[in-house]
Amino acid sequence: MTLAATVATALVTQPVLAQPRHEPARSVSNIEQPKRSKQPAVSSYMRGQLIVGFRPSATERDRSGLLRRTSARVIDRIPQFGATLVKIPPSLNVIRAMNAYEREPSVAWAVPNLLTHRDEVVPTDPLFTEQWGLRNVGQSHQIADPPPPTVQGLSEADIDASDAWSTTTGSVEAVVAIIDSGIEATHPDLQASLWSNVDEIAGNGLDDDGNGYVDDTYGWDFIENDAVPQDTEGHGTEVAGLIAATMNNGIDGSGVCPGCRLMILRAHNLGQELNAIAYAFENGADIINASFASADVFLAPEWLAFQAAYKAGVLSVAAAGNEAGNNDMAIPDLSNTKLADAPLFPASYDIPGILSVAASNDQDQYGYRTGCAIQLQKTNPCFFTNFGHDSVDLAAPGVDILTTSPPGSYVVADGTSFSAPMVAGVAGLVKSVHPEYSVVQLRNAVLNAVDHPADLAGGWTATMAASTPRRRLWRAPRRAFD
Ligand SMILES: [Ca+2]
Ligand SMILES: [Ca+2]
Ligand SMILES: [Ca+2]
Ligand SMILES: [Ca+2]
Repeated sequence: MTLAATVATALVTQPVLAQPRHEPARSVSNIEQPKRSKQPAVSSYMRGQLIVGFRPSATERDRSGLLRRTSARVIDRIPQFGATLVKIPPSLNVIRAMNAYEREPSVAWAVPNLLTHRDEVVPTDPLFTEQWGLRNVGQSHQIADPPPPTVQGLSEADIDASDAWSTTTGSVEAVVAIIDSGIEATHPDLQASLWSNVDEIAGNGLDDDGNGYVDDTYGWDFIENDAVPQDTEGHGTEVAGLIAATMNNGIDGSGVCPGCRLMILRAHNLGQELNAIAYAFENGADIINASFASADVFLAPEWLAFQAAYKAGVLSVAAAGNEAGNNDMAIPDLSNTKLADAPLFPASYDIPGILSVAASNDQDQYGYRTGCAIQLQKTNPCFFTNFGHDSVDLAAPGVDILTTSPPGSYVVADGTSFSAPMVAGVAGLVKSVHPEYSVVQLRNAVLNAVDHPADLAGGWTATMAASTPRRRLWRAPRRAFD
């Protein structure tokens, strides 16, 4: 993994927009006469501007004469399309001027300089405006460690989810397995998004699909060894909402891939985790979300499990960790009495099928606790996200994140645990449009669409490693495997 840490802004616009939005440019002579459409809405074009196509037969004298008579002047030419952008007196009604131009013998067509709109889908869910990570227009939003209760983000420091949703909001065929603390399956914003094991008959005491698990309809509880992976901690429910909370249902907010389906695998130790990984790739998951840290040391069986998932066609998205540490640095324990202190796994396994995700904030900076930084008037003691030029692939929103919480409410929280599901959701959107993608294609589609804002391009990475006490500054309040 060679990318510098980057942010997930515009994560999805490239991979999901696989087809060109516009027809290829044609030569002027082949351009058809545009059909007259209904007049555009008043607010949707530049005042005092027209784009004019003169006929090939028009002379320079025709053109300059018309411009003079209408007190217009040329402000741009686009010769590839025979288009001339002209400025007309602002007092003139643009539509009337357009019609007048079109009556001129020297003019083939004239149109207002229409404003182009980003093709967005903005959900109606009441708390969507709090979800700055999905769509940041500089709005105020709650923070995880008040006071103050709210802050204002930087417009466009987000993953542009609403732009991607104009292409897809996800397919039920795209299945994300969440290996975590389970889920509150009755949560009104989550219950519609659970994966359905269609070959299993619920509650009949039989393993109908012969996969080794009785009555497993939407996952498995590896802690209690039953078919109900209920969430007693909240962490898994929070992760689930970021991936696939239901859109436009009037409740809370929306997940990144609300159309995706969630396979819930409850696990709390390495043995359970290994079984959960096997369940995921044997039962049709496309993506594994791993918002947990298992150890600061390479674990052979865990590496084997994630490698097997990769070979089986499953992309894993892992949280980089919350210790403000450099995942590139190996710090052995010289006392020989405990495990090494870095880097963090599974995020740091060098497997092509693992994306390791740091946390960014609403300013496109590496994640620190917002309220802490405001109160101390400095950010360093409040940093939490792990980073790493080689071992971390990208950053995604992980500060002041609103998401679903048991029993049926929501919470605002910090952590790379929430950055990973943002990326898992993006991968779900890509997989929804391109089910044929291999793990590497899916991973590359995500990585090729990231922004590279200055703060995430290396600044903090360098100074942080050199100058501050690095590790254990802060530990997320809830991490599944703590
Ligand atoms: Ca079964
Ligand atoms: Ca059954
Ligand atoms: Ca259970
Ligand atoms: Ca909702």
